[in-house]
Amino acid sequence: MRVLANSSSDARQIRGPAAFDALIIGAGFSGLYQLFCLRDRLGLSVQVLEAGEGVGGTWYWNRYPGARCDSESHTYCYTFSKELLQEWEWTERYPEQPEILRYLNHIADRFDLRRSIRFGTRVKAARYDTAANLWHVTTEQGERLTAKFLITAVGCLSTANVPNIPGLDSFGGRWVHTGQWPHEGVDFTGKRVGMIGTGSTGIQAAPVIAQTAAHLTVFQRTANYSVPARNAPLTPEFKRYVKENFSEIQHLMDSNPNGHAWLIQDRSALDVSPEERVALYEAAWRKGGLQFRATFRDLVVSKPANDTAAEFIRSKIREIVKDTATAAILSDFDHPYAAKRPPIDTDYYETFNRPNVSLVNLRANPIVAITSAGVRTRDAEYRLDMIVFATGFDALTGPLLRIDIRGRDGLALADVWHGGPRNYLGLQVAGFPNLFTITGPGSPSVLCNMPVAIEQHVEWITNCIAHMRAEGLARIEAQPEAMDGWVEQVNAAANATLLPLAKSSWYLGANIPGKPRVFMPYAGGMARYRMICAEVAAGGYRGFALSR
Ligand code: NA7
Repeated sequence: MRVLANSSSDARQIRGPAAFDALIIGAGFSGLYQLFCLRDRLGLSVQVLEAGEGVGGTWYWNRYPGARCDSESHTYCYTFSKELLQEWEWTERYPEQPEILRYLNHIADRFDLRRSIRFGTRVKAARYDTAANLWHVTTEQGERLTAKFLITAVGCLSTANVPNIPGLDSFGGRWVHTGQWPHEGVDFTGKRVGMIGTGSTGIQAAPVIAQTAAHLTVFQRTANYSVPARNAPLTPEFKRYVKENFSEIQHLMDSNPNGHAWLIQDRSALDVSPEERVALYEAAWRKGGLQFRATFRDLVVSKPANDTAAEFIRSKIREIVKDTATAAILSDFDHPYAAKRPPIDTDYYETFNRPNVSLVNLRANPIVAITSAGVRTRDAEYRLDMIVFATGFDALTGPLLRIDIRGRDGLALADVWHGGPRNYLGLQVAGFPNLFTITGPGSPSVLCNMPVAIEQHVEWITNCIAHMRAEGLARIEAQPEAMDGWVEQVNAAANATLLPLAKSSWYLGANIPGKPRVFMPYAGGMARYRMICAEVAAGGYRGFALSR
């Protein structure tokens, strides 16, 4: 492969569209690492195109009050650089959004990445030219670029979902979506705030908004399980432990199906006495975090086992929330625990004991309109100064499909995915040569601690491109039958768990009206997935067609 240019300034001197070996869309966790690998390890000419004015992706956009990662900080980071692991120090058990953004800015500076990133540049379309074996990329600003390899690093949760509720335009107050939070912040002091949505975001934001708002009305459609995060500053001893034992921690992360640094207890919830079970749940509740799910090995595969966790959390809500009607609404679950992404919180249920917080049950009393004065449900009108949409994202496929991506002969990705996403290993779609989708649907992505999934994908793609260069290969493309086989495996992996039982889950696309109901991430576990990808590569990229 010929390296066309070493930097964007060199590339700009070339007439016509700026030409690169690789274009990467997005400068979050995945785009930054992919840039480092392709530019500094393989020596390719690379340009990153980033819609935001800074690096960070998810952590650039999601600046809402209480925004914090649910993975523990010592595992929510890159592991590719031993020096970096020794240098960087997290302050709290779960990193807050500003701290993660500082971390990603540090990465950009430390590895001198900014010079290869074009900020404020949103990609509009990408078209594959078969004859030239090139991707032609167009930005919303009208720039044109080409590259042999196109790599999407667009994130899984980056297309904000503002529900199409009649009357939003007429609202006399201010509204914001948590995923597009104003950089200057939002002052809730003295305001009547309505917050729609009780996913991980709403559950993090409500307790913080309630501290300054005159009144917070939480509009809940689906009752969600939450477990205390138990966030706290990290002690000097723990920080030292992490630095001295990272290889052990990494080993745990590699063996855990979700890329976290803990063991899943090898016992069934049904094999212990009711007293012992409650004691184990109590201990996990006190410890806090997503680790609650690891109390028993069968919580996400056995409904009777799962029922015991659901009942325990229900009992906790009843214990914490003083108003029995509110507690009943909060605990009226319609799906198994952890079948939707399980949130963790800081004082979420406690917030409903505040005199300035109330809960509206949208299942009993749906929103019919937004008026100039607030939110109107079937039975009442709520007068509001501000509406916070904590209504999530068009997950996984949304960020890819908002780009007009066309492969061979003008084949549109939107058409191939009309009935739901189809690809091979979550990495490539047949008909779209040399296009790689980091943490695309069909890979563990959102079911895994994201940096773990990202590093695995970025390294796989980098090794694949290195292999192609070494062998003088110009093109790699998933084969249709490999894609069909992988779609079957993704479905089988999901169906072996309770996850598809959550009918309102964004894993299934159910939060977006009209979106096909297909379980999108690979639920077979990160360890298994990593092995499959490694075997495919070792077997000469089985399931891919490679050509000169
Ligand atoms: P989620 O988890 O998709 O939560 C969105 C919430 O908004 C959820 O409670 C939805 O209810 C609710 N929602 C969505 N649309 C509407 C409408 N039209 N009316 C009322 N309520 C609505 O998004 P988050 O931002 O909280 O979290 C996303 C992920 O980020 C999270 O899982 C972590 O992985 C990090 P529903 O459940 O659909 O009935």
